Amino acid sequence: MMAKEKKTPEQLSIDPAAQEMLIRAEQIGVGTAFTRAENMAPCNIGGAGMCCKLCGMGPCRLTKEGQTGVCGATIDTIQARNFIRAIAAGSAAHSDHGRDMAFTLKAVANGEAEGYYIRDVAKLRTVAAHYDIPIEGRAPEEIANDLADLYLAQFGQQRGEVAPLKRAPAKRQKLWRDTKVVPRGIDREVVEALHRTHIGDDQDPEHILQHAVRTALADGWGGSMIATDVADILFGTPAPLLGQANLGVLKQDMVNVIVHGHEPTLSEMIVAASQTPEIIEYAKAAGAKGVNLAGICCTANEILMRQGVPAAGNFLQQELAILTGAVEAMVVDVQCIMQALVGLATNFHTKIITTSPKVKIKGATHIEFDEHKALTIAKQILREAIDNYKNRGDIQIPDVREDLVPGFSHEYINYMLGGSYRASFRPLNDAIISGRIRGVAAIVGCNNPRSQHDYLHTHVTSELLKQDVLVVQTGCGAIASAKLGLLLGEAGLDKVGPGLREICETVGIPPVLHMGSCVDNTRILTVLTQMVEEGGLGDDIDQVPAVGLAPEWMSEKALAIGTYCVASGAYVMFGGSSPISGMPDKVEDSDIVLRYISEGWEELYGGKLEFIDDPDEMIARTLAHIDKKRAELGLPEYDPQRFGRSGDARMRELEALPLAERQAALYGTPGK
Ligand code: NFS
Repeated sequence: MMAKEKKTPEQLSIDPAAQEMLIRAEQIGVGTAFTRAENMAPCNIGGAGMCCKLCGMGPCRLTKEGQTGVCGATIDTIQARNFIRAIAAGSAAHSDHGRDMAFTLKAVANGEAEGYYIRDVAKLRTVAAHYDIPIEGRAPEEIANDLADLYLAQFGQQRGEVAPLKRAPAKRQKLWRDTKVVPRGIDREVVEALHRTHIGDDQDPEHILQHAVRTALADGWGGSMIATDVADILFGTPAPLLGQANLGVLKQDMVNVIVHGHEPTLSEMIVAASQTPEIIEYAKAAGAKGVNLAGICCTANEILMRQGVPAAGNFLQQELAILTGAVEAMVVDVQCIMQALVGLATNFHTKIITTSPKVKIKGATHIEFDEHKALTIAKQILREAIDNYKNRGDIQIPDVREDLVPGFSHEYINYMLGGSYRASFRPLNDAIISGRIRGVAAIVGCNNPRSQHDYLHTHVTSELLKQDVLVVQTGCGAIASAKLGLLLGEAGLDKVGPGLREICETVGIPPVLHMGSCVDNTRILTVLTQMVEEGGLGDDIDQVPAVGLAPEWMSEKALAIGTYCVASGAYVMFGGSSPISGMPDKVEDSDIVLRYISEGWEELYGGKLEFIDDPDEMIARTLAHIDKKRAELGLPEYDPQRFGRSGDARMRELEALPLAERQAALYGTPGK
């Protein structure tokens, strides 16, 4: 057999900074997720969802027609069980993050959380009002205490409906009640998903998948929404600011500290601590100019959105950051943290510091975070990093970085379209109705070394922009676009269609709106709900010309997000392979579940979930879906010829023309 040809750095990533670090890894002789993925062929049976390892009689691999597991489980049951377990894990991760945020809010409300305070009282009042918590004449702390209690109760609630669900369009809520997928309590649905998939329990795939929807809804309209709300209340609702992204944000003459993971509680405090005179002095005494903070993954998004702290990169760049040799400490909390970091760091001076009581990695330094003394702990972590500055060896920081404008919370989108006095989604709806904006695509999710790093995200994003599709992004997808310069204001506009360009110029926004971390996908649910409530685009989310895409997905959280978006009415496409693809050429019924989450769910919820590995097919289906929804709403057919006759760029073109031609272009030729 011929040896597999090794991929070049250019084939592994489209990002020049990543390519440079992959070359350095090769020179040093260390592996990364990129090389490990090359050396580890995925299991085609498990990868297709055709392996059951839920009990000790197996694992059972069902690769032949008519085969069942030892217990008699059929292929569709096994696939449904594998799928719901992934959704339960993803929902648990997001929602447990939400729970910790609610605990922090409770501690802040009771004056027990050192260094934190309620930064966004307006948001606190708005959120509290959703749940009829009295706000008039009450101190923010009193309101926050009630809200924290209400939010904490959602996790252990046994009956009824999780509270944030009432923020969905009325018609959607009714649909969920009719189809019996309303989550009763967040923890309850996750536990029940595990119970139902224990050996000998729920064995009807459709019934299992109905609960998968309920579990995912407990995340999207429950735990994740709580996480976003509380983060905004405590750290401020994002509004646009200037940021930077890519490994070039690391500094040669400063102590570089990377915060990586997902929860903003500690990272926000590290931001605050890094600016205290005491820490700056300590860094100077160590011979550095100060402390330079940067983020990776969704922690990056949290502090980029609110503080403008630069993002060193997305998921696949965590190891590459260490390879620069310029990182004194990588401080991690929860989720998406590669175990390989610790081994890799032994080749450099970098300290890997775990901080969550839930996450330890053998060989890492553990400094446990406690929100009651957060500032003290943040300073202790920074001192550790500063003490490590003297141990730096040979460094190589890629000179690659890009500016971006993040910070598009749904509150800001509402405000930007109408200002303080007439904040409204009307202009956005009108732009869609007129066809200037053809539709909206949410392009979100992870990186996956099974495909070229950042390529799928940025290819799909760039192509949809040319087709006048407004793009909103979160997670690692947003960082991919940021690095490519798609999250800039005017500078990115030569890459977008004529109608969208007019809107971006008029409102003064980039064509891609960075809406935050992955838990902040709930902001997209809110935007869709507000668009529906504004009127003109139907009376439920499934009627809006919008699509959700996760081109480079890899995490179980992504599956939970995809599922709650489908249940909310969205058409969602994942790139790469499906975890339940089956092998229909070998085992006839092994794609029943795959078809059910598409056609079956569409019948029930108006949204569907598909796995499409060809990005151009994703783009084609996105546009076809948007156009179909436009037609169903009776909106004019998309026609780019109608637009682009205005806007800044057009004015510059016209200025260059001789007077007569300019007048003809502006006012038409007499007699025509
Ligand atoms: Ni989302 Fe964020 Fe990135 Fe994927 Fe991981 S960081 S929560 S899971 S890899 S987008």
